[in-house]
Amino acid sequence: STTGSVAAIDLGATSGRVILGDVGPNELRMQQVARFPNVPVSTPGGLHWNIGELYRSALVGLTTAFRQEPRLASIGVDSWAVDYALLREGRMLSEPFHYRDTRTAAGVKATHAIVPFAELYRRNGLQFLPFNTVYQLMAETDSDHGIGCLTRADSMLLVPDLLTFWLTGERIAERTNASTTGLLDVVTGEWDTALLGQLSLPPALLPALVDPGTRIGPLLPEVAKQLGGTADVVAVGSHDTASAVVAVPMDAATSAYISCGTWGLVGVELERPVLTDAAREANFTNEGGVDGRIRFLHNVMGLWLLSESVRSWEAAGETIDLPALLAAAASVTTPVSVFDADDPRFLTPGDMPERIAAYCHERGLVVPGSPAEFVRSIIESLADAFANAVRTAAELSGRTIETVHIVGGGSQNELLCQLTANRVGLPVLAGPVEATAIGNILVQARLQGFVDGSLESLRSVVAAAFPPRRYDPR
Ligand code: LFR
Repeated sequence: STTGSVAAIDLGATSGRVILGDVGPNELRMQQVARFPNVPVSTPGGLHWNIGELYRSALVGLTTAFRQEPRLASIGVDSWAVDYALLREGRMLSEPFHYRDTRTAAGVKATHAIVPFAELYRRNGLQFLPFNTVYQLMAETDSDHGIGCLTRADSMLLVPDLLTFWLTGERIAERTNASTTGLLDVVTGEWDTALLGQLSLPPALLPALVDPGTRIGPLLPEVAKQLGGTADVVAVGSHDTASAVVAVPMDAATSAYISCGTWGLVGVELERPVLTDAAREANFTNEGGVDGRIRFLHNVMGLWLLSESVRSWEAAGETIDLPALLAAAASVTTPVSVFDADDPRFLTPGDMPERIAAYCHERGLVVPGSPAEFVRSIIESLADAFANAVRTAAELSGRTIETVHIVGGGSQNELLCQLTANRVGLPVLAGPVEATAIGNILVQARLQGFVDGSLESLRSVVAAAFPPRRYDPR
């Protein structure tokens, strides 16, 4: 194999980036060429993603990427899961809703009235999250909450597939992200057309499925002209968590992982789904991974609790220096309350410190006072939820876990890593920070022949290029 360059567009819920990767058999170098905030927009019609702005920022990043690397071999797109746009004749009918929009409650009720949750779980393997695509689509059909787009749409594209469509003109559904819709059969990996029929959702909406590592097509000529170069677009694990797990430098048989950004995705990688009553009751999900692996995990609320608190304090006129605040949180010596980070009340945007205080107050727990105490309480609570989810993942899968890997933005949070090690009682290996972009890049590089082999060999490339930092339990 030779060495070459590919670019990742990686959209997270709080920021997006374009990263250039140079990959060879024993080489992996990453360079961030663009980073931009992802700020959702709240209108009387609901909470939406500013998708046009995200696409524009991604194009600016790609222009820089082509300037630095005119021989860019390919581009891959990943983002958060479940959200989508409805289109008619290639035109988007409305801005994609944000999964934190509250219209979906009606969709949950409508869905479960037809297909009870236990049956849904047997078929799609997904933990209950009120915003799974199936519930959002059912909310679109609700007379009070729908806006009538569904009846006019001729296709639905998940967010990364939408960008891929704008770049190439090709309409596809990348399989790892499709697995988060609730409409994919967890055993066959194909669209569950019988389920669509039961729910009266039009099957024609759903594009053909493609696996990560498939070439989709070249950039449209007008896009290439604008970017000053051309390249193929390749399907990667377009669900950000799927790409992140590719880049966890782990021995999958004995490790649990925590992909920690806005969410904390805590689980293990399996060959086959676990669809037991116990897994369903523990709200563990079976999402489709790269190379047919299963991401058996639970969604923990994640750094959202922290970022949303910071947003509240800043809105109230305080100046927040995050590193200083984290240092102050690490020095808190008074006992702080551990709350249930998974409580659904924390899902929506709004005054987070107030909601945490209300939770503690209701249960007679000490209410945090200063921002440092709030942050300590948040991080203790996240570490506690992470530890519980690691234990549950091990029990439900029958695995013996020896090491816990933390990747993503949260791997830079020393307090979080140490407290997680303490609460799980196992060593934590932290990093890489940009696991998602690395996973995106490696799947493209493998298709291009810059690197080869199984996920295991890709992971050893990651471990060599980004040696993780170890935290022993104290
Ligand atoms: C993480 C993530 C999670 C998914 C959530 C909502 O960024 O993709 O895996 O459950 O966002 O889409």
